[in-house]
Amino acid sequence: QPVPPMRIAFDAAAATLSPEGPTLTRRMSDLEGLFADHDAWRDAAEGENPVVYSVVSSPVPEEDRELPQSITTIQPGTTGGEFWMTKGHQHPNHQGEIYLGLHGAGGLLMFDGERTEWIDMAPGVIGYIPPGWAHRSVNVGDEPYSFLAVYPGGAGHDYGWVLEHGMGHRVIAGDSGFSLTDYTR
Ligand code: PAN
Ligand code: ZN
Repeated sequence: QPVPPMRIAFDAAAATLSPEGPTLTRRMSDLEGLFADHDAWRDAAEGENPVVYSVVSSPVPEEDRELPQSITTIQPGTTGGEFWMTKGHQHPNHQGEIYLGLHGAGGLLMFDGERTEWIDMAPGVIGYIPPGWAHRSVNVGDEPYSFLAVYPGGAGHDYGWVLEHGMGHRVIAGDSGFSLTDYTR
């Protein structure tokens, strides 16, 4: 059942959509297997269990031929020296997607099974994710990092692919910013 034409108010500074559809909140306990330092992850998950990121969606449904949008906000932080990140996924139907940076400093890490690409994300930057590239977002700053995503409604989200294949590199906090290291699962 297609949705009717609609007006969606988009507040880039507040990182909100109105009207709002489903909202997703991922706490540290939802992120098992992401961080290389499993003990540091477990301490954080069993301790304060902070919210790492949240995703607010417009009411456009994730259905074939629809074009949903969502805003992800990743909180600043590190676990075991790794910057906080999204789980990351592959679209099983290999469809493209765009991200638009809204607030803060982040990165778009992409992996096609062999090659890794990194795009520095900031307000006003569009990151393009081609079909077949798994993608993960990382907050490399000290304030919340937000971006708008626009993606085909029938693309699907395969999280197992990333748990199995990894993302090629990890994003590590250093003395001056971040660095990408080779993947160690
Ligand atoms: C984004 C992501 C969102 C959360 O909307 O779903 O940033 O990341 P994870 O889904 O990896 O937890 C997107 O890429 N949609 O296709
Ligand atoms: Zn996606």
